[in-house]
Amino acid sequence: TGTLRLILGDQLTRSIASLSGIDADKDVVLMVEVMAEATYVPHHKQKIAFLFSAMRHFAEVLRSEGIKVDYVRLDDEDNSQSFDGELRRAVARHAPEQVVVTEPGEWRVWQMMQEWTETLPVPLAIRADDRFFCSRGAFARWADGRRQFRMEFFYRDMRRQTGLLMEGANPVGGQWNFDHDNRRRLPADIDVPALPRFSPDAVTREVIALVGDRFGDHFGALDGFGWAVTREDALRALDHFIGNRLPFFGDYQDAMRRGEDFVFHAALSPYLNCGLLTAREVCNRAEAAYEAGEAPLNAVEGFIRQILGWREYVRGIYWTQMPGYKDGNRLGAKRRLPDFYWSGKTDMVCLAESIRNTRDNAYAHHIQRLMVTGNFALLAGVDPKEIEDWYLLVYADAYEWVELPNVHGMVMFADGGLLASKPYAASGAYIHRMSDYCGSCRYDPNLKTGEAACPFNPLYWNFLIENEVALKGNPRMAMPYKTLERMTQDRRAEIRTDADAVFKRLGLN
Ligand code: FAD
Ligand code: DLZ
Ligand code: SF4
Repeated sequence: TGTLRLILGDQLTRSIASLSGIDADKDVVLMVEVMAEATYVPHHKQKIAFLFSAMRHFAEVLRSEGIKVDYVRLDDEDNSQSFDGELRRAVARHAPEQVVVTEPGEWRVWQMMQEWTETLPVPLAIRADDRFFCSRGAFARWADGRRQFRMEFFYRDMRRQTGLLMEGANPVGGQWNFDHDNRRRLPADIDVPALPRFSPDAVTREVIALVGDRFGDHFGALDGFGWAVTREDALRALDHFIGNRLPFFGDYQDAMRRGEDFVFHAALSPYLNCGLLTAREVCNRAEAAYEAGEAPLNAVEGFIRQILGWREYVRGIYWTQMPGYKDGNRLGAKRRLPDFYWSGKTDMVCLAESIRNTRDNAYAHHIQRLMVTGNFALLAGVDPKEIEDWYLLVYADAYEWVELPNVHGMVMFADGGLLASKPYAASGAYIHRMSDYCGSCRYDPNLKTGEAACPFNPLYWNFLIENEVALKGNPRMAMPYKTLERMTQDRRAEIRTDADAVFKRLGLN
């Protein structure tokens, strides 16, 4: 054998670096389904089914081109059930001249690869993952010497560098960011187009049965599986988004509605992150829709910013800050994750809805993740590690490079403000403004105290009190702390009592 090329489950892109220059006569592609990856956190059943099915379909695409694929299935008798074991077995089987891989999405696997360079009997080449706009090295150079990172500045540099939505040196429309247009409530009479769902083919059905059998105790529903598992179907999902949802993406980016699991979001992250779609083609399609007059600038800019800005930015933070990043806990948060994150059983409608979506679809849209499940964990002072594990395992799009900065940095402020300048803490008023959840909730977002008050309200003020030392000096927190300062000691005591009652109900103190 010439070169053995290892393709991981989130590297399902035909143009991935590790396939470049492949010699179909001599080389072998190795793909492995292993227990270690399925259980390093116990992933949502749909996430495992999605990835195994996408891997199996990708292997068939390569084979149809005449490429030899050595595909190890989870059930194969001699499967050693880890990347390390399977790579070593394959090296023994094929006796290649060298092994080629693309850099992985997680530090854990990166470390494994470092070890391989030293301990494999053949040379290992690790190629950069050029599916991202900004390489790890380029981000490190951007970050070098900056005390604080801000997404907005990084994003502008990326716009200049890629030329996306640029007119020469200037941003199209004369502004970099149209977010102030993007805070609309969803009007009651607006219909959200249904998300295209793809019914499982024979390969997916076989995988679903396998997952049901082997991972039955993992979180999440398997029935109703509707994700695309091939590039063709992922492209159909992209077409549908560009034509039907993108025009409204900006206006209703922060909106939430009961029973509306995707609103006007793309639901493309599982495809982007495992490689069925690339960030470049998705951004190019959005830009083309703007140029053709098919979607307004506030929508297209907002959408491109999520991918060209946030997605690249969090990846850069991850790779420049790991491995230490994980260990921070700036606010000293220590509480357990409430049981309802698993069961969905809570009388708080916003949380019940967001967790139901998560369980049914291995998905929740950004505002559910940030302002509902995230905000609650922040306000309740949940141990960052517990909530990080939850986010890493419940979503089909979750890999540590993107999950960790979002949860540890953006939601939990556990990095002390490296990623975002202030914690996204909010009381019930925000959820009330952006959703229709509160109308059917037994709690009242307008009540500040007592049994019927929305739990987010006492928890919000209690959060400010608990973290006064860490947060009071933050200029962006000046307003709420001023309000807190004006409160009487009695009112403060009342907040503590109400918050304690919430914690007690949740079994948290
Ligand atoms: P849209 O809202 O339609 O956005 C389009 C695309 O932009 C997404 O597909 C995604 O690729 C990108 N994007 C948007 N926001 C972000 C962001 N903050 N960081 C990185 N990329 C972004 N995204 C993941 O891909 N994996 C995760 O594990 C993940 N965990 C998150 C955890 C928390 C607590 C929060 C607040 C956000 C997290 N996100 C994560 C970001 C974001 O919520 C999801 O990318 C988004 O909900 C995916 O759905 P969508 O494709 O409909 O996104
Ligand atoms: C998430 C995942 C799962 C559940 N299973 C596999 C697998 O069996 N084989 C594989 O190659 N990849 C899997 N993955 C994705 C990997 O965890 C991912 O490639 C690494 O975390 C590096 O990002
Ligand atoms: Fe959520 Fe509070 Fe509204 Fe109930 S009242 S849905 S708990 S924000």
